[in-house]
Amino acid sequence: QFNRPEMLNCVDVLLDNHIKEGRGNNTCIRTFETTWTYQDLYEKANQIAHVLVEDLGLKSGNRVLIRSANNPMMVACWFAILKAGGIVVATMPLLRAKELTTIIDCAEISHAICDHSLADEMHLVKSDYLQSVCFYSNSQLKELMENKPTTFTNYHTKSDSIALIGFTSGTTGLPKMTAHFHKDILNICEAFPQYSLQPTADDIFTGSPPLGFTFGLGGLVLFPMYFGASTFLIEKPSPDMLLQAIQDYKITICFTAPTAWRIITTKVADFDISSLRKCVSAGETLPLKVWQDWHDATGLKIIDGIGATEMLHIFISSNEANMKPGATGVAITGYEAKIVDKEGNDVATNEPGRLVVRGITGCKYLNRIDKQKEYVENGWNVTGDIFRQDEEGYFWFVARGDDMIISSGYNIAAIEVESVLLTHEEILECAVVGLPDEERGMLVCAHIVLKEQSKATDNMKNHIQHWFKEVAAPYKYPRVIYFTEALPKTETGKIQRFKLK
Ligand code: 3SK
Repeated sequence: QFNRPEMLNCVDVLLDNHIKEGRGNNTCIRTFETTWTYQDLYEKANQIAHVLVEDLGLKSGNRVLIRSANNPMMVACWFAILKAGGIVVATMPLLRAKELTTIIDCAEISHAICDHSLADEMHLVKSDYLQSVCFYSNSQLKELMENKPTTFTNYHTKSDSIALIGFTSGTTGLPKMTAHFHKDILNICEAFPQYSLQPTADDIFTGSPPLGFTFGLGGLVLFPMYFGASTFLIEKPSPDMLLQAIQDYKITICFTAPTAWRIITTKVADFDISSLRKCVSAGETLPLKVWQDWHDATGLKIIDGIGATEMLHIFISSNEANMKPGATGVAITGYEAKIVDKEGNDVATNEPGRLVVRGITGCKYLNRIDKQKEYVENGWNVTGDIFRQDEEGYFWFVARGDDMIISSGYNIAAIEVESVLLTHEEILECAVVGLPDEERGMLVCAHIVLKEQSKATDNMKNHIQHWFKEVAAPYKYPRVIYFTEALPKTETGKIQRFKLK
């Protein structure tokens, strides 16, 4: 455990100290279009903090939603909220109005800041909690910022004041709010990066995960800034864009998911990626073949890792000296992990069981005492994954222990897709499972019983898929649909998903 002072605002360490210690002119954020120094980010974050407090009436402890693609203004807003004593709730850019409304109501969000390019769905949100919505990339926020001072006295938060709320849909479909303290934000900066990356101020980070996903937040904002390094943000990342950025901007550390590593491998010969020294993969298990193909093509070793929204970031991973291709890795500095059976007893070496972990971060559900008791057993966080641990302490992924489908790095709760499908007027019943897939890891597959069997046509499949993308985040849509006359059920009427799998 780290000894943190009682009063601590993590922004002091991540941003303001760089200015105080004379690093203001160092590059902080780059994109294909622009470059911001630490001073630029500091001044913009301060002006936005003034807007939040003086124009929008933000009070300490208020929860503020950020809806944006990965761009410098999103980072400025993230820091501004914490400077003003607020709590950040960052969301995935693809979320639709209904999903946003659920989050806003659940977290009692009073303020929202939204990238103008994602305004459409935000305009459709209806919630009594929301007092103000501020848009940027158009004139609204810019105008408000214009005459504001470029300095701001950061709110004196405690080290265990909540800084960030992450949402995880889990297997029940009801969203769970996981709280992370100011000290947690700094703790993770001393765990995975120290263990696996050894960053210096000369490093340039990039990657594809959205900043609304804590994998992306850590890899693309918190870690670079903790080490005074810089980050290259891409609004709509594709494998080609990542490679272009690595080549043109001499990227040294890249974070992305296995699906992207697989595609990047097929294209890498056309680019000069000689600057790259660390490649990080998380979000889903990295297949050994992807690791080997990338190693054969580049000589670089992908660092696999497993984390959880509840734990904030990665807790099992590897480094240059400790790596076994195919294994996820070992418990990193700051964490302990082990494999237990259903009763919580340790299992024998190489026996599969439930992966549990404890350390410098841990699950703190805000709204679900029932789920908190399930997730934290005797001080150990129960991840929901089945692993085995070999004689040298390496953890090997065996299976997911829940109905979460991980597709192209997105965590998709089967039950959530089912509840959306069930709102379609033609659908009587449905069950959603993950289907193994070479390219995406898993595909969302829906078994559907229609109210009228005669309508079970390919046209109906297309219609349901199209409709789904309109009402929920498109990455969740069922890529595979089977129409069936009945779903397999137990005597008590429980759907037997294992039979469908
Ligand atoms: O899915 C993961 O492995 C992960 C990694 C880092 C941070 C958060 C998560 C969920």
